[in-house]
Amino acid sequence: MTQDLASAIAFQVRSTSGRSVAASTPMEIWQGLSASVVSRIADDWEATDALYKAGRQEHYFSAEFLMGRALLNNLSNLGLVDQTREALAGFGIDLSQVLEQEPDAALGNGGLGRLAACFLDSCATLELPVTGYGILYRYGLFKQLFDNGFQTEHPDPWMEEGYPFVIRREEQERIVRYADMWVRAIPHDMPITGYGTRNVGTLRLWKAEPMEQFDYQAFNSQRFTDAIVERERTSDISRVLYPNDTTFEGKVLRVRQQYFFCSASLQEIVDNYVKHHGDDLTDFAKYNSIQLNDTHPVLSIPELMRILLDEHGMGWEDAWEIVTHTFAYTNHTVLAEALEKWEMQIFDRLFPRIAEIVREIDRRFREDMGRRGLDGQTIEYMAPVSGNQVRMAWIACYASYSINGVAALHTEIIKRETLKEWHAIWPERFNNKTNGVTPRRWLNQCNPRLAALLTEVTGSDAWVKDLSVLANYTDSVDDSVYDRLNEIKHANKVDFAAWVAEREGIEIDPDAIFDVQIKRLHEYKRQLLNAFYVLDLYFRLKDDPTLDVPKRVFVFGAKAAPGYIRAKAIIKFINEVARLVNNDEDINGRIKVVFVHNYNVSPAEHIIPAADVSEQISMAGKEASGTSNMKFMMNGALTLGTLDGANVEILDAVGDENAYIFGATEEELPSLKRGYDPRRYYENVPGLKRVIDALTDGTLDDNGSGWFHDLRQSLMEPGWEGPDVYYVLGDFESYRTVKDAMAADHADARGWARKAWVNITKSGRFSSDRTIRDYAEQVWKLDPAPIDSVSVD
Ligand code: H2P
Repeated sequence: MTQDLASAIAFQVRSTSGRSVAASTPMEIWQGLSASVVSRIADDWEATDALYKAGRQEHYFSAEFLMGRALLNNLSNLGLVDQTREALAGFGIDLSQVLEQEPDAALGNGGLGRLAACFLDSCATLELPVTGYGILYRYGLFKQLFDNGFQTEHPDPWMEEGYPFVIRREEQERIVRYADMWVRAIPHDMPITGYGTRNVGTLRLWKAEPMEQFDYQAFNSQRFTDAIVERERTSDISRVLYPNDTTFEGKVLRVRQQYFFCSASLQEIVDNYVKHHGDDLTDFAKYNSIQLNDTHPVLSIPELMRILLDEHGMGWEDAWEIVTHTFAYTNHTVLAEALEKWEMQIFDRLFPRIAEIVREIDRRFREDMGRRGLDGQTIEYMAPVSGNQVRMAWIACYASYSINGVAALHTEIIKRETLKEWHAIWPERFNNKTNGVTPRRWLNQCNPRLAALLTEVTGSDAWVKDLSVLANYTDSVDDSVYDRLNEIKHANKVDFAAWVAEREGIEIDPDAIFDVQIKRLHEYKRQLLNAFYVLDLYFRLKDDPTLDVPKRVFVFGAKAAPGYIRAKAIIKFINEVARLVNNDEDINGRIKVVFVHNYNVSPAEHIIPAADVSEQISMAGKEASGTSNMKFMMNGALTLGTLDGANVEILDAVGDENAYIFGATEEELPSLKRGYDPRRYYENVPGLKRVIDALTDGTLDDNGSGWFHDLRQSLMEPGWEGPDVYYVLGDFESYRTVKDAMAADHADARGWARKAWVNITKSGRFSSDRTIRDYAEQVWKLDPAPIDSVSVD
């Protein structure tokens, strides 16, 4: 077997590199090995595709898929890790070195895109006929570097050196038509293997290419630049994720992107329906359902109307009937960005027919609501088009048969506030689907030591496919398991310390408490609160070097959106705190701060298994769900969090004594915020004043950018939403108290391990398998379709 595998790998490596395995570079070996995996699954992939296309299918539309690395995931799903390691060892090659060659497919921003990736993994594992549709961005989310503590952004050409897991399907191109240009949409398919199944699902990513390679005439007349201008204009569509949309032209590009993948995907889905079920589209929604991952794909709604009306000659009512039984919408945030709005002008310019359909949806909506007796003001508020703006979320709510939030609390908030007008009319459309994460990547692959322990304790590896089995072992283990758990955590921390030393040049002590906050940088997530704690602890130690506190390492990982200056200011602030603390001889390594640059999926795989403390400290009511909270829990880190998003459900699963909760609740905040004066806290909470003052008194340097002054102002001075919108000062004291107590508890190694064990064993609820089963049963009405059940030769 290993011999067969070895020759298959050697064959592929040689055809990639054109030389022997021994002479090939690690990158070439990664390429060849990856190609051999694709070749191995090719027949099953084809069979799965054929089976799925013939029956009822779900299509998951998302602007983001944060896939991370693919090779280890595929090897592990296919049960080939050990054999591959052995086969490579035969050539004197170390598998882990090869795995490190792979770039992250960072086609996403944060939790939303990573959720989509976890969902695909669960769909494949559960053998559900689900296909993902998105855009093949040439550059992933930017590569982040720090220059004197400031974030700088650089392109991330993730597939420039070749990427065997994406296969171009030239022959299945579709044409996307805009008023000012026509574009070829070329599908590129990524196989999605599942764990312990032969089914292979698909992520289909569209790439924009010009109708003609370039203008040959122009080139031959020496107008070289003219010859490529049009080509570049087309390529812009799939060049980057979230192009800067602060200008009008930027907005046009975003809308163009959104329409691009919606139109291409729908054309294909409709063609497939016709191929299998004939020209009469009446039963379209019986065979197809489409999940809209946030509002980015909402243009699919008018686009499907257009296809049904104009290309299949349907009447409005019949077409609308189909549309309203096809789409389901997931809301991911209560912040303003949940409610994307675009100027009608953009629609008129790019696709007048879509604009016309949107206006007709709006006209009929107003009529419909009038008949239901809604008052004029409410109708205006809910209308798809108002004041020359198209409101994507409202179109989604109007046309979708299901509307869901991503954690219990979040769903309650959208029903009560964000989408309350819609809930009043269509309460039956609303449902909750608490997020989940895949235990394959986020436990089995990234934490092999813990995985082995779980297999040993439970007597099999069944937990990898059914994480809920772990709950049978919450109370049935003895101290030896807790001791093992501590050894595993320690070994993971040693590995992580080596990784940090090499990547960030910072020495950290594996015996310290590793306290981690990794997520997109946003004010509501309150990285600033965490950094204030660190600075306060630093001052406390300076005041009294004899203070009896455990050694700590504070780890941050976060990217700030390029145009979000205050988020960038917070990054600079954390880096300055790191500089101060890490280099102070008085502190002598008792506190270390590590800001992991270019945070992404694969760094997360190194960080999470080594974490003791999981920081989930958003202002209550603002974090829709969170998903790193689930990954940490699965890996035995304890949550330090507010009662927000899925933290509430984590607390419910593990019990009060196994999580650390602080801060104002979502219920309390409105009254606390009324007449809120952060100055009272600034003056009265011991230590808080010097932390805030450090922003501007010369303790920390923002290099003349004025950013720290702005940060201080945002906390202390009334802005248009009031001072300190995210209640950093208000929650500081309770955060500090709980965090200090938590650190003290860590000294009881067995007690801590027991809590960690409860977290690990109770994490079954947060497997994306559970989430996907809920979607499949309650929303998609979808049954598994295992290819084993049909004959394949
Ligand atoms: C968002 C929400 C998270 C949620 C995630 C997936 C937009 O992700 O804020 O609370 O868990 O979607 O539903 P993020 O902030 O991580 O980019």
